[in-house]
Amino acid sequence: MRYITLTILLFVSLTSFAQNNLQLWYDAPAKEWTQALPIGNGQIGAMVFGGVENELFQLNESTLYSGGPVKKVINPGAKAYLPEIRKALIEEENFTKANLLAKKMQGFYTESYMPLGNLIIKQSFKGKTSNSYKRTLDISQAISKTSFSVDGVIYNREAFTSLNKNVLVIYLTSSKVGGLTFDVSANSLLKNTVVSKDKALVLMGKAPAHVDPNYYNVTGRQPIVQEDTSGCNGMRFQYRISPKLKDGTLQIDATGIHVSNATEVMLIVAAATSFNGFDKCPDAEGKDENAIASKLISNSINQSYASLKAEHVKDYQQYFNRVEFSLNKGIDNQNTKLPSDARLKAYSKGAKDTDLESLYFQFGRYLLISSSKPGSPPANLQGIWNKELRAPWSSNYTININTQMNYWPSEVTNLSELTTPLFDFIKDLSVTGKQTAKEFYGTRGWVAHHNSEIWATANPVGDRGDGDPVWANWYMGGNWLTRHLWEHYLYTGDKKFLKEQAYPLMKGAAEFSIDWLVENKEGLLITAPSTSPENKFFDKNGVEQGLSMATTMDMSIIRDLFANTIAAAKILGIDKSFRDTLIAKQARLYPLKVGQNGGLQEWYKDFKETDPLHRHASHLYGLYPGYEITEKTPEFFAAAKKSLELRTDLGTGWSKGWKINWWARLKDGDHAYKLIRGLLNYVDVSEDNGRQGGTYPNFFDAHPPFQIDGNFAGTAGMAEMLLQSHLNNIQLLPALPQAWKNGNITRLRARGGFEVAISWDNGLLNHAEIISLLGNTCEVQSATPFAIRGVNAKLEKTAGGYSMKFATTKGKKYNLIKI
Ligand code: FUC
Repeated sequence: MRYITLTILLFVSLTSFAQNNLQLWYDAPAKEWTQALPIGNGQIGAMVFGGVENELFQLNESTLYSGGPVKKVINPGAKAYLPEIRKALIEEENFTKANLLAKKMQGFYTESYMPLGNLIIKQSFKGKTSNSYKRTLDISQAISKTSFSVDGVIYNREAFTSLNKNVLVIYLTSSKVGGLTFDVSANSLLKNTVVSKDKALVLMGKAPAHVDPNYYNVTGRQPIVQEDTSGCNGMRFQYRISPKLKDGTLQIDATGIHVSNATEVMLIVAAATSFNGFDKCPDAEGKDENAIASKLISNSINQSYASLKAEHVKDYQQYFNRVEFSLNKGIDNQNTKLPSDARLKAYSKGAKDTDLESLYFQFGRYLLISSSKPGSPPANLQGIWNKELRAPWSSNYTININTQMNYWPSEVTNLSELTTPLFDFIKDLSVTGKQTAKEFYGTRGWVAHHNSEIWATANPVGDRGDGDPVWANWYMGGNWLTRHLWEHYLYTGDKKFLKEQAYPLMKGAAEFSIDWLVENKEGLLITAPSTSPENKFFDKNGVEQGLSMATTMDMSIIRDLFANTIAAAKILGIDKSFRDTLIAKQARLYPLKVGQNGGLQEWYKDFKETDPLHRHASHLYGLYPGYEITEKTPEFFAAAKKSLELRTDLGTGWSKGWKINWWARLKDGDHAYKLIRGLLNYVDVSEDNGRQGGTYPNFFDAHPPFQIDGNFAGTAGMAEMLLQSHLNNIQLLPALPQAWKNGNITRLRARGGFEVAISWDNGLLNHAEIISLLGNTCEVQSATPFAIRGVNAKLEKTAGGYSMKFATTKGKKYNLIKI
C-alpha cells in the first residue's frame, strides 16, 4: 500500500507550480510616497506614483551619498580613556562615570544617503478620465504599469529598471495614433543644473560635502554643508533622460522634453555618480559620471522596447522564479479581487488571506533583487528608495540589527548571489575598522560600531560627545556582520570564498575581540565597556544606565564569532595556534544566565530594564540569528521563550519581524503566525503610532517610518517556519501554523548545500524533494514519518519527530513521501 501511494505522488513534481498571486494593484494614483510603487535594480531606484496628468518617478542612485572618505585621524585622545572607563566599570561599578567617559571616545556621525531627483511627466487631457484607472506592480516580472482611458483612448505607461542594461525604461503608449502629447521635466533637492545635450535632458548635480543625521540638531550648527573648503568636496552625479518616439514631434530644451502627437514613446533614464570607492574622494578622485551615463544610454537606446523588456524579465526571473510559494489553495483567499491597500486593511481587521501572506513573502524577495545587485552597495535602511535630504537615521547602515536583518532571507530563499554587496562592504569596513581599532583602542584586528554608510565609517558616532553610548558605543557591529560570511559558506560550501574572503575578515574580527576582552574579578573574560542595544537598566541606586559590561548580546556574538572562526580554520586546515587560542578563550567567556523573572538575563547582572517592552531584545541573539540557544540547551531555550513573552508581541516593524524568526526557532508556528499578522498590520501613510509597526499601503515596512528591514525579516521568518537547517539537519515544517493548512514551497536552500521543496496537507508533510548540490550527508527531520525513494537508511524516532540520515550524490534529487 505504501509503495502505491509513493508512485502516484511522484508524478506530481514540486519544482514548479502555478503561482498567480504576484501583483500589487491600486485603483487610484499615489498621493503619498508610501503609496507609490518601488522598482529598482540595485543601482537605480524609482518610486512610481501613477498620476494621470502629473506622473512622478522619484529617483535614486544607490551610490549617491553626502560626504567623502572617513578622515585618517578622528579622535586621537580617545584611547587614553579606556583604562579609566574599565576601572570605573570593573573596580568601582560606577556606570555614570563610565558613561561620561565613553562619550569622550566617540568620533563623527556618518554621512547620509541622498535622493537623486524627480522625473515628472505632465500630460494634459481635455476629456474625462473614465473609471478604468489601474496601477500595478507585477513582482513576477518587476514591471510597474499605469493604465487609464480618457474619451475612449487607452493610455498605458510601463516601467522597469533593467538589471543588465542598468537603465530605467519608461514606455508610454496611446491606443489612438498620435495620442501622446506631454512634457517631461527633471528636478532635484540637491544642487543641480538641467541642460539639453546629446539628445537628452540631463540633470547634473553635486551632493553636499556633509549632512548631519536627522536626529542630530544643534542650534547654530548648519546640518547641510555643501562645500568643504579644507578637505574633500561632495559627489558629482547626473541622470539623463533620452526619448525615442514612434510618430509625432520632439523638442528638447533646458525646461524639458516636449513630445507632440506621438503614438509610442520610450524614455531611457541612466544615472551615474562619481563615487569611486569608499577610500577615494568622489570629487577630486571621482569617476566620470558623464561618460558612464552617456554610455548607458547608447547601450540601450537603439533596442526596441519589446527586446529590452524581454531581456529584463529573463534576467529578473533567473532569481525570482527560483522559489514559488502557495498557501491554502482554494481556501480563505477571498480578497484577491480587492485593490492591495483595501486588501491589507481587510486583513488587518481579521480577514483570512493567506495569499496575501505568500505575496508578502515574495515581495521581500522582489525587494532584495531590486536593491542588492552584485557590484553595487548593499541594501540600506530603505533599500535604495529615499526621497529626503535628511532621511530617518540617514537611510544608511545601522549595523546593530537593521543591515544584518536585510540579508536574513538571502541564502534561505535562494538569492545567495545577492549577498556579495554585503561582503564587499564588510571588506571595506575591515579597512576603516582596522584604523579605528588602532586609533581608538590600540588593538589588533578590526572593529565597527552601530552605524555606517558607503564610506564604511567604523568609529563610534556621536560627534565626540553628543551620542548616547547605549547605541553609539557598541563594539560588535563588525563581529556580527562576519556571521553572514560564515553562513554563506555553510549554504554554498564554497571553500575558495571561505579561504580568500570570509576567513581573513572573520580572523580580523576575532583578533579585535581577543584584544578587547578583559578579565573580571572572577577571572572570566568580559567586554567592558558594553551595552545591550538599545535598552537601559536601573542600577542599584535606581539610576537609569546604558553602559556596563559583558552584556548578553556582546558575549553571544563573541561566542558565535569564535565558534565560527574555529570551525573555518579547521575546515581550511590552517592557523592551528590561533585556533587553539580561540578555543582557550572560548572556555573562559562570561556565560549566559537566567534571571529572577525566568527570562534570559540581558546584562551581566540581573538588572531591571527601564523599558520591559523595548523593541530590541538583543539578548536573544543566541536564539536567532545565532544558534547557541536551541532545544539542546533546554534551560536557555525556556528562558528565551520567557523573555519573548515578557517583551510581548508589540514592536516596530523590524522588531515584529525579528519576533517571527524567534518564535519559529522556538517551534511555535502559531505564535510566529500571530506576529506575521502583526507585521502585516495596515499602517496609514499619515500615521505614526509609536511603537506599533506594520505595513504601508505599498507594502513597505512601517517602523514607522519606512524601513525596509521588516520586509526582509518577514520573508526570512516565513521561510524559517517552513525549513530550518541550523542544527546540521534539515527540519521540514518545524513551525507550521494551523492557519497554513496546506501549501507548497519550492527550492528553499538549506545549510550543507541542499535545495528543498515541500508540500503539505492538513498541517502535515505530504511530500518533499531534496536536491543535493554538494553531495554531503543529509539528515532530514519531520514531525510526520516518511520514506525516501531509493534510500535504505533507517527512520529514527527522535524528540523532534522522525529523522533519517543518508549519504547523497551530488546533483541527485531525493523524494520524500509521508508514510
Ligand atoms: C536602531 C533602532 C531603531 C531604528 C534605527 C534605524 O537604532 O533602535 O528602532 O530601527 O536603528
